[in-house]
Amino acid sequence: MKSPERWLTGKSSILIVVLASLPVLAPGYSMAADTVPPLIPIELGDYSFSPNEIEIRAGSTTQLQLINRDAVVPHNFTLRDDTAGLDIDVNLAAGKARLVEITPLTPGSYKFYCNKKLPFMKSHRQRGMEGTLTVISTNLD
Ligand SMILES: [Cu+2]
Repeated sequence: MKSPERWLTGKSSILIVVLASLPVLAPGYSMAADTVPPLIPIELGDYSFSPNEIEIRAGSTTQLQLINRDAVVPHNFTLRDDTAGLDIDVNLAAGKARLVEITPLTPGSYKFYCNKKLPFMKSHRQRGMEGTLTVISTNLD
């Protein structure tokens, strides 16, 4: 005779699989899909950003998932422009990741870069750690 325990065990392991496959949400976000802003992963490593060109519509909110892929080297993501309302300055230790929410308002092209620099060495930006955010106009004309 089959034991009811075996049946329960099978059921609960299915439940665990379902829970594990749910997307990980940042604190403060509800589960409703239409309230979660789109996410762009950006990898930092080897003195570069990947991708190093991103596009966002003016006035729309996007999450940037910043991931430092390097094993030792700390990196940074700086994106500042007063007219665009952008003021991001995030440090990432090796292997760390962070979510940053961004809502650029003014169409244009904005540079982001890593501000790390060791004394007597080239800055990470000088070594190529730079990228471009293009904010696209929402006007159709
Ligand atoms: Cu860097």
